[in-house]
Amino acid sequence: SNQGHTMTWKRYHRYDDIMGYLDYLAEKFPTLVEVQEIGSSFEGRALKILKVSTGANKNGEPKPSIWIDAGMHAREWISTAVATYIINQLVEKNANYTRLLDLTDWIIMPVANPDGYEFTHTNDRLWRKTRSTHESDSDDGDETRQATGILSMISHYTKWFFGSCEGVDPNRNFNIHWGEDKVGGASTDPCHDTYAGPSPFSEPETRAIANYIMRHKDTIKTYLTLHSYSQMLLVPWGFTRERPADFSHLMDIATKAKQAIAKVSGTEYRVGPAAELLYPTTGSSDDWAKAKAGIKHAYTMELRDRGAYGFLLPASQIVPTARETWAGVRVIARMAALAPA
Ligand code: PAY
Ligand code: ZN
Repeated sequence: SNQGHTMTWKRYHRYDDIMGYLDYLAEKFPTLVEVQEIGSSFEGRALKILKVSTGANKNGEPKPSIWIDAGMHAREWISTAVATYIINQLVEKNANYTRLLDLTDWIIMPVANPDGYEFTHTNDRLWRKTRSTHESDSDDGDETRQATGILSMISHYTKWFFGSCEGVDPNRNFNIHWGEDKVGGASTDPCHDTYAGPSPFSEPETRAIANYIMRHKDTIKTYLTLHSYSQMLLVPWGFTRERPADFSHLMDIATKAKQAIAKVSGTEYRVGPAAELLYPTTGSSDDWAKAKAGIKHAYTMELRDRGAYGFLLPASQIVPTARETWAGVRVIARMAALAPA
């Protein structure tokens, strides 16, 4: 196309289009944008983040930053589309956001699980997990058992054919109360959608995120992970129904974000702790960011819709969803940047 990139926000784009867009922006806006590869996926795809910063603050100190990831769950396409929309606004429309960019830097990872994302385009639209194999955990690698008979052979080829036992749920794989079965919400079964993995941070995708955040935890003031669907803004914790000490502060910001979202076109969000609004879970990224990296403002956003289309949200809803989400995200970014440490 004559605009130098292929992004449209009229359809859902493949991983290569999105990475091409990030690289295009880094080249076109070299003083505002930096693209960094923070690791590789299990299948070897680049894990890329895009940073937007107008430089140090008036006192010459680095600004606080907000981290946003999307597409941790492969089938939640709207989250990735919204993350690229936010990038588009911050970079290509940066003149509209000078005051916001004075307050905070942005670190955005639009495709946190590229292998899974591509798999939903080529094989199984409703795939959720990464695409790793962990031979030692499953019968697949156990040759003596496989050799014992026709039934195990059928089981082996059934698994191979349906391919359902690959992958780990990245949002159960972070090292926070990992795999604690008294909490629930995560599975030890590799064939299950919420398989927590053989060990915490078994996945290169979750490791890359955690390593980056740990190295920058002194400046990252907000952790936000975009998912779909349910229209909820979730605050910690997921692993317990107890509340963090700063719960009311986190809820105050979330409530103002919810109001900003509703103002755009009437979309109603619910606000509250993950363990209460959804279900208790272990190993989730927002809990990890708050408890282990010490990032005060940690949120999970479940975007449109409430189940009419679910994960299959039509592309015609990308722009309306992105506009309302961006309004909510701006509230979170601004209020968190202004909050005392
Ligand atoms: O923070 O408790 C949390 C995470 C909640 C999400 C999760 O299960 O990881 C909620 C689900 C998601 O976005 O993956 C909701 C969707 C509709 C699902 O697959 O159940
Ligand atoms: Zn999700």
